[in-house]
Order: sequence, then structure tokens, then C-alpha cells
Amino acid sequence: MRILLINGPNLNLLGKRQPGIYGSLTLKEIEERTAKRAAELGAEVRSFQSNHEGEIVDFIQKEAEGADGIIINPGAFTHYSLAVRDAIEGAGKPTIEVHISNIHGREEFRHHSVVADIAMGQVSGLGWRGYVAALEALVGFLQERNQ
Ligand code: CA2
Repeated sequence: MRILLINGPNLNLLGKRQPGIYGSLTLKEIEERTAKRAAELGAEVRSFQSNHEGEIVDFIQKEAEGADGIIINPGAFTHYSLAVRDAIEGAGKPTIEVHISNIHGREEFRHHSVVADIAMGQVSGLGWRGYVAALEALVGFLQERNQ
């Protein structure tokens, strides 16, 4: 079972700035923890981060066919990128949206996600653990579906 783990703009700065909002783990540490849990569950994670909308679209177009599901934190693209939304929808794979902070408890402009209605679900506000929670839910769902 192969899961794509995609992070959008500025998330490469995790652990280096604003630890009060986004925690102290680096993106590499989060990716490692998610990959470790995936291995325990018999799954494999392919991680990708980009600050560029088109690169995220290209990655989804290229990699989704060989994947079973997607975990994505689109960063600020969450709130306005119809290109990322269309790529996810076009991939046709179960997708869970993750946010480290609770987007519903922050500024008004962060409350709306253009991805939320095409995602299986959204994890918001659980810090790095949200990625692991999303992975466990996605793998559980896929295992049940493939039975
Ligand atoms: O809470 C999340 O995970 C967000 O997707 C993070 C985005 C923000 O635009 C969304 O509204 C919610 C921003 C990521 C910025 O990441 C940084 C990490 C460390 C230092 C500075 C920025």
C-alpha cells in the first residue's frame, strides 16, 4: 500500500520558525514519524514538499496513479488553489487533508478550505500527530475496502 504525503508552501520551515503555532518538529522529523508508523501498518509513504503550486499539481498527476491514497497539507493553497483541488479530484484517490494548527480557530480567511468537500476528511489542530492520525485512518479505510 502506497500513500503520498504532500506538504505545501512554507511547511519546509517547520521546526525552524513559529514553534508556538506549528510545533518544534521539522518536516523531515514529521515525515520520518509518519513513515515509521506506515511501516508498522504495512504501508509505504512517498513524501513531497513544494512551495510551488504547479509542482504540487505535477507531483499529484505523476504519482497518484501508482498510489492508493493521499495525505495533503496544502498550506496556504488550502484556502484558494483550485488547481490543487482539481489535481486531487482528478487523481480519484481517497485523500485526507491535514492542518497542524486548528484552521477553524484562527483568522476568518483560514476557515474555508477549497479541498475539504472533495477530501474524505480533515484533521486540523492536532499538530504533527494529525499526520499520523490521518495515516492510520487512511490505511484502515483502504485495508477494509480491499478485503
Ligand atoms: O495549520 C496548517 O497546517 C496550515 O496548513 C499551515 C499554513 C497555513 O497557511 C494554513 O492556513 C494552515 C502555513 C504554513 C506555514 O508554515 C510555517 C512553518 C514554520 C514557520 C513559518 C511557517
